[in-house]
Amino acid sequence: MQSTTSATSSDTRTVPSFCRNCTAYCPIMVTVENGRAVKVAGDFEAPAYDGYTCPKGRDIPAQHNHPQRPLHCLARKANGQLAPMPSDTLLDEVARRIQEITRRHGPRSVAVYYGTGNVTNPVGSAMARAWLNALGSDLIFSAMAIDKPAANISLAMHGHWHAGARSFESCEAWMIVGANPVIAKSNGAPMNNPGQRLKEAVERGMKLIVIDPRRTETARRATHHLQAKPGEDATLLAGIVHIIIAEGLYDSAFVQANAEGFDALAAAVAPYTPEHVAARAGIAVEQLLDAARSFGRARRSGVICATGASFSPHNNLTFYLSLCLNTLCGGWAAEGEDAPYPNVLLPAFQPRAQPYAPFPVFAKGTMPATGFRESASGMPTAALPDEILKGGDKGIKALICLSGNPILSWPDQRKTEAALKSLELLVVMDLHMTATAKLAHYFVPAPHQLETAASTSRVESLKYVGAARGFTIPWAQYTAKVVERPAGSDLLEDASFFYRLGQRMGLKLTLSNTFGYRGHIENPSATFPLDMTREPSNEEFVEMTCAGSRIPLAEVQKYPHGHVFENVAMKVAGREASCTARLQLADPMMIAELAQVRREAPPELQAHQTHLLISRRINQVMNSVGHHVAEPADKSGYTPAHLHSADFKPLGLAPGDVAMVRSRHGAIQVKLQADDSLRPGVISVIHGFGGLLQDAAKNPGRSVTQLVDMDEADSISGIPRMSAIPVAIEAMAGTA
Ligand SMILES: Nc1nc2c(c(=O)[nH]1)N[C@H]1C(S)=C(S)[C@@H](COP(=O)(O)OP(=O)(O)OC[C@H]3O[C@@H](n4cnc5c(=O)[nH]c(N)nc54)[C@H](O)[C@@H]3O)O[C@H]1N2
Ligand SMILES: Nc1nc2c(c(=O)[nH]1)N[C@H]1C(S)=C(S)[C@@H](COP(=O)(O)OP(=O)(O)OC[C@H]3O[C@@H](n4cnc5c(=O)[nH]c(N)nc54)[C@H](O)[C@@H]3O)O[C@H]1N2
Ligand code: SF4
Ligand SMILES: [Mo]
Repeated sequence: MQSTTSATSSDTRTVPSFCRNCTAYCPIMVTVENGRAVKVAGDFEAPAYDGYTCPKGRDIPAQHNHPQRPLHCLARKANGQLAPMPSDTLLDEVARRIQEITRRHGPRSVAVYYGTGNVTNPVGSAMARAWLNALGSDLIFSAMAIDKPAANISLAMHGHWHAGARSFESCEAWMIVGANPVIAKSNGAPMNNPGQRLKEAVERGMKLIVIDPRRTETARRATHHLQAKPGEDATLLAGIVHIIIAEGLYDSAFVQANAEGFDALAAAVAPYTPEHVAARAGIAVEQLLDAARSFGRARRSGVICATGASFSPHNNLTFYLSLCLNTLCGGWAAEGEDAPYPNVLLPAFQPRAQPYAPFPVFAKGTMPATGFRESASGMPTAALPDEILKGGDKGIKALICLSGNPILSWPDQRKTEAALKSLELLVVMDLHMTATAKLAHYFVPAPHQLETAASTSRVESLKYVGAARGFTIPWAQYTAKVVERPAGSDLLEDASFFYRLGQRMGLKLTLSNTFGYRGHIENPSATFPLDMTREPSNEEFVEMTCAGSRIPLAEVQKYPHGHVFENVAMKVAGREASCTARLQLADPMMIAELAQVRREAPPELQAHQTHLLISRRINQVMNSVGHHVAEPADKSGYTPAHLHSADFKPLGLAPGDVAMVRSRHGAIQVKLQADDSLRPGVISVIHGFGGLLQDAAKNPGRSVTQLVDMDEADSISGIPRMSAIPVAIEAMAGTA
């Protein structure tokens, strides 16, 4: 094994690791002084990332060493206050209370929610599932259902491709719908320094088409930017499919050999003429034709949709049409080509140029109060507040929440707050006292990332969430823990919490190495019945998640800076003689929705409404994470909102004003800033700001989720409209 550290003085060392704040997993060098992490910088010795990091990665030491970091478990006392409790006592009490609740209401009164923090420590959610299964409840909810549920729902309807979508690197044209990978990293382009990768691709001749109402950091690198109205992506993609079919720019041999439903799709998009589509989306016809032709003429191309498209109406249709574009225009890896997703820490397989058949959109689970169902994207997270509040005897009474912050991420904050307060038991596991944690009956602090081991297998498995995500280079890295936990702390890893709870409840846990969600996985998941008399160590859990990997974990461990395993490179094989699967271009639900969207009148702004509100992410923070250590551009604490400078005057407002943004559901105060990269008529508000409503007087920040209305939820996934929301913008008393 190569040396993992370099000593620069007797008590200072620099240790290679990788950042787990987001799915880019950038390799980093951590400077450790007297056992404390003091600095994080990019790792220039690591392959493929050019030493890239962002402010969130560099803030890791500030998060670890934050003076208010909770180091002990907390329990709510009779006086309503949270007070320290040893973890063993906490586990005893939680086990007893869950047993008591399930005795009265059955196992389906207990649910788990895990959020995006699962990227930091994926074993936690796998153990949560193992524990819940052993308890007899199927109620495991994740952030995926309020992120991009359409990604897997559209794959269920369309089918997938065994060898996967073509890699970004191999494509001549690439379309990004509602994503800003230069800032958000995880969608739309390679995750290893996406700004640089996009620039290089355009320099070598790639046609880069970006559909976004804002001229984002990504759109600035595009060859075609369609700065369309928000909420019109389904219409836009239907228009692009229309042009490609009308002008014969599709690969008819591929379609004939691998797909069905072409004629029905062609008929359904026929009314989406360029003139209709351009008028609806508010762009020039020529621009639309140009973008569609550039895309259609490329021999190898890819489309990726992300949150902008997912939060807007008709998101399943948008994602479905993006898969149809892949099928029409050479988006899937062909026989003899380099395999785009060569598993390294996932099990080996021989990629084939053949379809996976579509599979049912709905699974078994149904929610009693709202009727929302489990779908290919998992359980309907956005339905949870109503399920808790209205479920009655059959409802959810206990929730364990790990690595998520529902108060600032679920729709309709007011309702979420009421729901969480009404629970008999709320356990929150997090790194710090989030808005959600403040409502917990029990709070469990988890170790920070540098205090645990990890491998890159979690981000490899992103390829099972939608098409064209995850690594297309055979890169892998392992990191041992870099620092010890703070002296005297009583932290519990997420996985340990569920193991020990299971032990106390007499449950036998089986860990399953589940990647993604149902269907379209090359190898069956590995399962590990756990010995309930000996708790696996953090390192052993990480080993289990890499079981059966193509490259043994021990081999990856030989390269502390990570390694590109060129030797796993392989070619895509031909179709198996036994394969009869076909890709579906005309799913009946989607064909019906195409007709419906074409009939719909353009959204009308009601009285006083002037703008459509869209989402936005910034480089300094990750959702609600990191606000306490980030260096904000504006230190006032208000939630920032952006408008085109021409939009201020008609509203009687000026940059720097605090204004009220009102949807039909709620209203929040924001601080306005001018941003001419926005399309006029659009206001973008950053998600993740704010705190509990009861603390509003202490914190001027407000959560944009207060404007989100569950009455407008998608009927398949339950995701509500979180973008293209009609709003009024009003001066606040005393500010105009
Ligand atoms: N209106 C509106 N709503 C939205 C969005 C939007 O843009 N607008 N975005 C949506 C999207 S895409 C998402 S993904 C969700 C995000 O929803 P959530 O995942 O619920 O919210 P986050 O703010 O990402 O919270 C992640 C939490 O995980 C914690 N954490 C990090 N690592 C660990 C760990 O190892 N263990 C434990 N126990 N905790 C850890 C962090 O401290 C943080 O509190 O919100 C969705 N909701
Ligand atoms: N720095 C940073 N990185 C992050 C996060 C973060 O908070 N900060 N969050 C992480 C999470 S949980 C996720 S899910 C990913 C999200 O990653 P992305 O999906 O790339 O998120 P955004 O950067 O908000 O980009 C969404 C884009 O959609 C545009 N948009 C809004 N509405 C519409 C619409 O109706 N149609 C179209 N075509 N575009 C629209 C917005 O202008 C915006 O530029 O980022 C992850 N990475
Ligand atoms: S982009 Fe930033 S937050 Fe994401 S892994 Fe890299 S350094 Fe960490
Ligand atoms: Mo997300």
